[in-house]
Amino acid sequence: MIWNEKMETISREELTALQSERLVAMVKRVYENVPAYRAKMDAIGLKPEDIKGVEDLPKLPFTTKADLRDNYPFGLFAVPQEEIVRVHASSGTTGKPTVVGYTENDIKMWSECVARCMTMAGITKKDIVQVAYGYGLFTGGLGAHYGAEYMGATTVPMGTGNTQKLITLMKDFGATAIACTPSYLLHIAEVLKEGGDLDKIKLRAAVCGAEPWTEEMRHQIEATLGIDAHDIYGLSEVMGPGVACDCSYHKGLHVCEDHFIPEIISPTTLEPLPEGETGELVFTTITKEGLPLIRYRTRDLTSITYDKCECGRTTCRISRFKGRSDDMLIIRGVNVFPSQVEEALLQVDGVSPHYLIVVDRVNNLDTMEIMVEVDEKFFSDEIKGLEALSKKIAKAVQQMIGLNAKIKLVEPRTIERSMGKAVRVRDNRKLV
Ligand code: DLL
Repeated sequence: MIWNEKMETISREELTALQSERLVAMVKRVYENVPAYRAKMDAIGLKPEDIKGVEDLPKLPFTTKADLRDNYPFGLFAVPQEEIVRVHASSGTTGKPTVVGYTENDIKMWSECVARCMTMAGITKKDIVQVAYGYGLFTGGLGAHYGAEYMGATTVPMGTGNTQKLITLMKDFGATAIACTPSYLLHIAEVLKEGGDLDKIKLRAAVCGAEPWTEEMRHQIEATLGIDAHDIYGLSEVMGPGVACDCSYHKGLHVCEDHFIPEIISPTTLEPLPEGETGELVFTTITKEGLPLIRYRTRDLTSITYDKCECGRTTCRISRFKGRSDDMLIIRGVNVFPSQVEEALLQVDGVSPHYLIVVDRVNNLDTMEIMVEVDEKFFSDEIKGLEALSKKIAKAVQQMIGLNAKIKLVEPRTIERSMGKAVRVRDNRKLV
């Protein structure tokens, strides 16, 4: 087999020993090569020798998106730039992207993790896999692509944006598997149904992720398409897709624990929580070379179980995600922070900082409307002034976050004021 399958059925004792060995080496490497980590450890008087195994993990400081931003673009890389063979990036809270670098080994490890996940979804080298995540700086497209190719499957790099073509090729090629966001797959299912094409496809498996979805949504996808749909999780900072995935029992997502050590902490006290309790997921990468991360706070809320799964895998499982501990939204697979929208709005003259982002799901696709208060004078002017202003705002938002939003201009004091934290988002999608 192409990868070390033993890692998925390894005993807890052996796995802990392996994780400890890798953690110790990683902490030493990071301390020596990344000044920002060295400074953080020095500040609390922690030496690499103090970390002797996984039991010492809680001694280490956390890493957050802000650390990546403060060291933009390559400051947290642990190898010289010439060893980085690829970079990806995702949105940050201020419009500055979070940059991730991979060495050749990192790409191999990533491909292997994605291949493991696809195997959990029952995909084999005999499958024809359409990859319909976005290709580019987003990790979805290339991540899934390399994983599918690594396992030897026939990989079709569809990308996003042309559903009719995707469906034509799905029928013509007899595609048996697809990797895309769950909302996109629901949309594809609708279009197939409307076109009377459901009985013309050979699809049998899907690996869906990059955004929250529910068990109900999975059942709906499976029933419409007659397939087995799996939940794949990952985040660019840690690697991309393939950090965890659910097996055919669908009782939580198996974590690739030989590469990523998960912890669950309380988002308020930051203390580790016991098995089974819901809190914020934190990852320490133990094999990554380009951008190793120590105790990275994902902001994703879930719980962990270490019970052996019915499928035979011994790796721990995280439950379907229950939301986030920050205000990041995922709209059509794009990470959006309300602060980015605010920044874009305030670039336009006559716009106030009173706004509400309304997210909905229409025909299984996410929509975003931004209600924003503008100067009274625009309402006394003829309608042309308002239209021009809407266009200007829409352009600023598109440039900042890469998504088209419907802009609704409203008069001053229309948007409800809050007594406490301002309510910036109304998410009508009911995803979690
Ligand atoms: O979304 C990587 C990815 C691509 C995962 C394709 C799966 C499939 P980012 O753009 O950095 O990376 O966004 C990461 O997306 O912290 C979660 O909040 C959310 N997310 C990813 N997968 C899932 C999932 C990619 N299966 C952020 N369920 C993460 C719920 C998910 N949320």
